[in-house]
Amino acid sequence: MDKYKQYFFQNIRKKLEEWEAVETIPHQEVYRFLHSMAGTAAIIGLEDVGKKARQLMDALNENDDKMWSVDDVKQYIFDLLESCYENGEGALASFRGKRAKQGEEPVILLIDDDTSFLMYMKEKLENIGWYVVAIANPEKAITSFYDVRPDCVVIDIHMKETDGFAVLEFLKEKLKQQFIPTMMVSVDNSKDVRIKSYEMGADDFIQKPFDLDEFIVRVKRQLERKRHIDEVLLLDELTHVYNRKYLKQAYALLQSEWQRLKEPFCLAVLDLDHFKQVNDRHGHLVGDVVLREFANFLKQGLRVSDIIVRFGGEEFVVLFPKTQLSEARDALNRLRETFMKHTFHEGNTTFSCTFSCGVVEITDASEPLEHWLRLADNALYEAKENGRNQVVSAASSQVAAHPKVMKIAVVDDDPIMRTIITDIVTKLPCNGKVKHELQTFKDGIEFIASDWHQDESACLVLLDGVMPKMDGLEVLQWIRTQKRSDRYKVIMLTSRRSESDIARALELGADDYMTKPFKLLELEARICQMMKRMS
Ligand code: GH3
Ligand code: MG
Repeated sequence: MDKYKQYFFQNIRKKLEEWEAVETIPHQEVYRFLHSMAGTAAIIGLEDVGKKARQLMDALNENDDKMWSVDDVKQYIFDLLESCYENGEGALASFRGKRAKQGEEPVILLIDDDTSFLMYMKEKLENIGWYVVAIANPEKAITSFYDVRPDCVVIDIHMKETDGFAVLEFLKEKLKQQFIPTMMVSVDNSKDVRIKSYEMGADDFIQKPFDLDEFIVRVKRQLERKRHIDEVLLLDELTHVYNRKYLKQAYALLQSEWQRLKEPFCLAVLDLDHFKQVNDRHGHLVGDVVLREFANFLKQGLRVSDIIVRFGGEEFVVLFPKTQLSEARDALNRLRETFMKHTFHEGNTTFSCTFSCGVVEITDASEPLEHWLRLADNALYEAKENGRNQVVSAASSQVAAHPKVMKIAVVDDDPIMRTIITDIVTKLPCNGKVKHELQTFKDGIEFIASDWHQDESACLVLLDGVMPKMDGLEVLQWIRTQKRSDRYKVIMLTSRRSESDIARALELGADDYMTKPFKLLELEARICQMMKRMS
């Protein structure tokens, strides 16, 4: 970028910072700002920016004497700022390859302690539209497997701390159950290593260094197979009750029956209480056992005609055909009381679990499934709020939607970036289950000092790599030493092309990173992906 453009953008940043520091801004000042942008931009080769500035200026009355708030100004000139980014830094960003429809791109979990290999592969695979979660620390790989829900796992066999086989050993049951293809990669191509890989259930073995095109084709074949299996499966692999896909079909059947007979039926959402603690205290394998036993327990305690679905994680949905609300509620309460007395055994300790439940009677099946799920979910939320281990019916639940809070912290010293990212986040679609709360921070010190994010909520941190006073890496390091650091998901926005910084970020457990300059659309896609993983 030539020095005039740089200087021009620098001036805009300065102005924004000045405005952020005051309460209100006189109209004249906003007008003059647009006026000078319109004049300069075109001269230094930023015609687009100039044109936008002029349009915004013309829409204002020069002699108005109103006062602006900084948010109003930012909103008013947002297109202009976006255009500044796109014509400045953003112009240098190369657009990554085609993207699959949002949220449908295959998710690849890459586990390797060689950070330069991770970076290389992440870039190449993302270029073909896959979403890659790169993990340098095998310990973290095991825990994050549950959040990532990958479509394919690639594991390096030789890692410093944990052997790749140990990771495979740990994950293999889970991988097998969910038909998740696993590729082992290794510099060592000896017969022993290959045989051991296959014996342990790996679907493929590739020697390093490999030809990238061949690697991609081999992964693609595995992904195809997985997609095919997913299409025909209607059962959840872990608990052997129906999966989410079946719920849609089952509802459609009940819907058509309702059209004919107008018989009442009910829908309940059940969620294990404090299930995260079970995982944390006893490990994920015990967590899996609890899920399986819970599903069995439901099967035994409900009628054969009731339809049990694992909706996701530790959440189950039950459809009760030909059942009135009071009957469903009684059945659920009976289950709840029996389940809380059930004990689980782990080593020498025993523990028990409870669940909370929201239930609703479907009074009009011409409404879509989502409508009833939302009502039942609100009732479930109320059950949780009231102390858990209870059944709340949607009819008596007076609360409006009380979504879970997800915090989003933007930590960046550049006011243009702060403004743009804020805009991206606030325009993201919200599903009603999760409420976004956003705050921006000018630097790491301000972020660390804030207690806004230091509660129990999940927090997504969009973290600039290079900042004055406190570097992004130092902030990341701080986050990772916090007690419940897994609440935080961190996307590093690093502008240094420096390999060592990205490597360090990966070692410190950044959940994703993007190198500046990047296209805003791409940032938006990454933020969406990460939020999906968090909710
Ligand atoms: P609440 O009472 O509010 O529902 O708290 P919670 O801890 O049950 O809820 P939260 O949503 O915080 O945690 C759910 C955890 O379930 C997080 C996730 O790691 C875990 N989980 C999701 N799927 C699986 C799985 O298949 N197996 C195991 N073991 N854990 C899972
Ligand atoms: Mg729960």
